[in-house]
Amino acid sequence: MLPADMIKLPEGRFKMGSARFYPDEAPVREVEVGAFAIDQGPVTVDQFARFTEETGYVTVAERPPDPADYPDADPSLLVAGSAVFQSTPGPVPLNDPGRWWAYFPGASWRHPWGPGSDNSGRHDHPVTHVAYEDAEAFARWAGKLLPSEAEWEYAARGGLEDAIFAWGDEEHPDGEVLANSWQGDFPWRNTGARGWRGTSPVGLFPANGYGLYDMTGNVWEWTTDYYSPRGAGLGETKSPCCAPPRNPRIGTPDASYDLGQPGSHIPRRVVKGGSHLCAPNYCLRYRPAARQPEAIDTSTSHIGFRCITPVGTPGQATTCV
Ligand SMILES: [Ca+2]
Ligand SMILES: [Cu+2]
Repeated sequence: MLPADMIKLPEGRFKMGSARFYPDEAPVREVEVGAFAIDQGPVTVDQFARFTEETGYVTVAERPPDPADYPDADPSLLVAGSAVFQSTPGPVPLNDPGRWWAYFPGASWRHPWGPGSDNSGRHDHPVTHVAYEDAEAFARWAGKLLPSEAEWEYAARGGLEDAIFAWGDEEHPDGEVLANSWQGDFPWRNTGARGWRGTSPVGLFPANGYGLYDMTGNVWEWTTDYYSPRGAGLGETKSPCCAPPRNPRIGTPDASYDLGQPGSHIPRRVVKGGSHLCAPNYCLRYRPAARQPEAIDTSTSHIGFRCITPVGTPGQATTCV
């Protein structure tokens, strides 16, 4: 029996990626995934609260970082906390995320804007400030898994072939805002998506063709794939006899490191779907094909997750030989 808030998707073949936007989404390739069930929406604050109450789990953002893990950091700055978005007073150069991101000591899923803030009015919003291992711990507790990038994208497309958005090719059919993305000029003027700035209640925006909410927009969602500029399903040269790769995923971190940057020793995984901060003047990633690397220890006010469970015979990953 599936929990009521999961939707079963049949096994299928779909066109993964896009050649029309950012280079790391290309090329479009056929991919197969086995059947699985997926959470109808991102995991909410209330769901995450139940998990921590039952298990006593403490998230990464709530633990003081171990200096041994961060040799290049000033030890006095290694305090528990998380990254919080703050809009700027006016327009700023868009190549400097430090202007709108700040590390807030004491920020966590319980205190989304730092100590003194809480989740009043956010019970049905996606949980935020969860690092990869937090999402994984929740999934394990729930008897579920996190999706691969291919599974996530298959679900997000909702059965539409090669469409730009989760609902079709037109961003605002009949002028409607169909996902919680930034409305206005990033990062300073946000007129609100259906009245919401920041996260919004799960289920507020229409479901996609598979009945899934907030696949794009609201919060980014963790997937199991390690980031590589070339995504899953592109690994091997394809022989003419070979069917599309089935359940492809990138399971090794080798290509994921952000070399030459602070934290370059931390592997990065793929997050999908964009968030309430994606804006046409800055970041067109509220689309099924879009992807972004995120260091596995990072938590922010705009990243969450949802879970899956395999259905039927376990999907065997195949490689093309
Ligand atoms: Ca989302
Ligand atoms: Cu974005």
